[in-house]
Formats: sequence, structure tokens, C-alpha cells
Amino acid sequence: MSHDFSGHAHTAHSHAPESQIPLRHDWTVAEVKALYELPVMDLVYRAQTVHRAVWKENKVQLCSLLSIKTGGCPEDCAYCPQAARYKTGVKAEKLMSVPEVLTAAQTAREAGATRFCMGAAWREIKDGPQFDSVLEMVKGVKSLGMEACCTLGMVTDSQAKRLKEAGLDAYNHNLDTSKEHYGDIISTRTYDDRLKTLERVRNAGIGVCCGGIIGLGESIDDRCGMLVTLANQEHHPESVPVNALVPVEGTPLANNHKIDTLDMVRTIAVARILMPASMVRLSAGRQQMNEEAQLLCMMAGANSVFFGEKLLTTGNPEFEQDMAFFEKAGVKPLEPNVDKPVTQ
Ligand code: SAM
Ligand code: DTB
Ligand code: SF4
Repeated sequence: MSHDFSGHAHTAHSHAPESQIPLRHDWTVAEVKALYELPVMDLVYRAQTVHRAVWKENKVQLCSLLSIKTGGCPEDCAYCPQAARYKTGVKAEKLMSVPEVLTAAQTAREAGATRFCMGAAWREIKDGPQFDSVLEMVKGVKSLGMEACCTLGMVTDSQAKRLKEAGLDAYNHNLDTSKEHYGDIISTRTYDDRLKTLERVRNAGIGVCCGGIIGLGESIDDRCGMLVTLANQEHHPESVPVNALVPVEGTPLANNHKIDTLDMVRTIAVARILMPASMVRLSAGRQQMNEEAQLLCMMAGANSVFFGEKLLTTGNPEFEQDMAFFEKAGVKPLEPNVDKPVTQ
């Protein structure tokens, strides 16, 4: 049995009446590992069957990501090029101005983005003029008609409430790995700190965007454990980013072995089966994958990508290349207000 973001145990089942896909909250690691280890074709078939029962069409949301405050972070996340303590060549910059961010948001919308995600290399939000600017950015993104998402580190209840009032749709705060593996990757905060922020976000009525990274040196049990923690919440996160480690020179994980693409496919497929109505986001690592591997991730249930040349500090496929790929493969853009999962 696992625990939700408030630390309570859950065994409840809810049901998805129209699609007949049950939303379970009582997964065990052993059961999830058995799914993870299925032959890839069987696993992808099961994931795609769940996917099509809930998401009627083959559609992928185009999201745009902007680093509004880059580098200089006091945390020690072993994968992260923005941690001040690692010599990665990422310069610490000031928070971007509101007009700069909104110009970027407008450009992203014109290029087809329906969700705009703003990331800051902060341990936590500090109240004051910078947070006030972020609230203006959220309002501005909403007035452009896009979903607004932020990832700013830890938040308090009152900050979460103010973000909600500004119109924020989602807050990204990843668990990254299992509780057991967490201490090997990050020492400057705990898994429980992470869960507490997620609970505050949920309580404020903001959508939860929470996922992880594969390729950190974790075991299959760790991958499955993280997915079980996510799926056994009272409410599944509305959004689950699955990142492949982008190894960055200067970070402690710079020399980690490149993950096998099929591990990305398996992780996405299991996330789709466990959380049928959540957006599963094929996030970092797309630049390192060929088109066929990306399509296999989409077959496995990924229905969102970041587009644009850069993630936060590392590369992403070129815009034109992505557009040509989606066109060639017949991948259509998902419209969040139109293409809803058929579970509610
Ligand atoms: N500082 C905030 C935090 O940690 O929550 C927000 C920004 S942080 C860069 C957002 C997420 O990016 C991390 O939780 C991690 O999952 C992902 N990330 C950072 N560096 C990465 C890398 N080298 N490869 C893959 N994902 C990475
Ligand atoms: C998430 O899970 N992945 C995105 C987004 N949420 C903020 C960030 C990926 C960052 C990859 C490393 C970099 O570009 O600095
Ligand atoms: Fe800082 Fe976030 Fe990077 Fe960790 S992942 S070092 S908290 S920016």
C-alpha cells in the first residue's frame, strides 16, 4: 500500500463509467513490475488499448517551456545543470521581466502551443517582488488563452493560493525517482518535502504535474516504485512528465550510461496503464531519440511533448524538424478544452 500527498494510505477504486477503465489507487510494486517486464509489444498493446478507451484520438499536446530564471540554484540535484555547485557552464541569470516572458508566450502560442510552462531554478518561492512578477506572468499567459504551468520549487499554502487566484492551471514538481533512491540523487531536501508541496498545490485547487527521470542509476523497482507512489494518490496527477536524463558535463551524473529507449517506452506505457486519464508527457530526452522511438512512446500513451529548440538549458529537436515529423506521421495537435479524457 502506498500513501497520498497528505501521507494517508489509500485503497479506494474509482470508476471511469463511460470508458469502463477503472482508476485504481491500490497498485503494488510487484504487480507494476510484472507489467514493466512484459514483452514490449504486449505492454504497448495494453497501454494503447487503455489510451484509446480514454483518449479517443491519436493526438499530442504541444507545450512550450521557458526558463524564466536560469542557474545559480542552491540545491544539489545530481542531474541538474542549474545547480550552482556544479561547473556546467550555465550562467546564473536574473528573473526575466514580465514583458519578455509574455512576448515569448505569444510567440509560442502563434507556433501552436496550448500550454506554457515557466521554470525557475529556485529551491523555493520567496514572497516579494519576484513572486509578484511571476503572478503577473501567469495572468498574462492566461489572457493569451493558454494553459499556464509553473515549476518554482517548494511552495507554502498561501503562495499556492495566490498562484491559483492568478489563474495557474498546473504546478510541476517532480518526485524524480523512488523514495528509496531519492537520497542518492538529492541531499538538500527530502522526498517528504516534495510530497508536502504537492499536497499544498492539490489543496489550493491547482492541477498537479508530477513525474520523474529515468537514467539516474535507478533500478526497475525504483521506476515502478515511483509510478506506484504517483498512481496511489487519492487523485492521480493530471499530468505526468517522463524525462530521460540529459547527461550534462560537470554534473555528478554526466557519465551515466545512456538509457535504452525501450526503457523510456516501458515507463511511459506503465504510466499510461496506471493513470489512464492523465496527460503523460514525453519530456526531456527527445533530442536523443529517433522519430521511430518517439512514435513508440506515443503508441505507449505519451500525449504531450515540449516543442522549441530548448528545454530549460539543454537542447530539444528543432521546431521545423518536429513539425515535419508530426505532419509525416499524422500526429494531430491535442486541444485541451476539446480533447478531454472520457472518464469524468
Ligand atoms: N527548481 C525547481 C524544481 O526542482 O522543482 C523547478 C525546475 S527543475 C529544473 C524541473 C525538473 O527538471 C526537475 O525536477 C527534473 O525532473 C528535470 N530535470 C532537470 N535537469 C534534468 C536533466 N539533466 N535531465 C532530465 N530532466 C532534468
Ligand atoms: C519536466 O519534468 N521536465 C521539464 C519540465 N518538467 C520543467 C524540464 C526538463 C529539463 C531538462 C534539463 C534542462 O534543459 O535544463
Ligand atoms: Fe535547483 Fe530544480 Fe535544478 Fe534541483 S532540479 S538543482 S531544485 S533547478
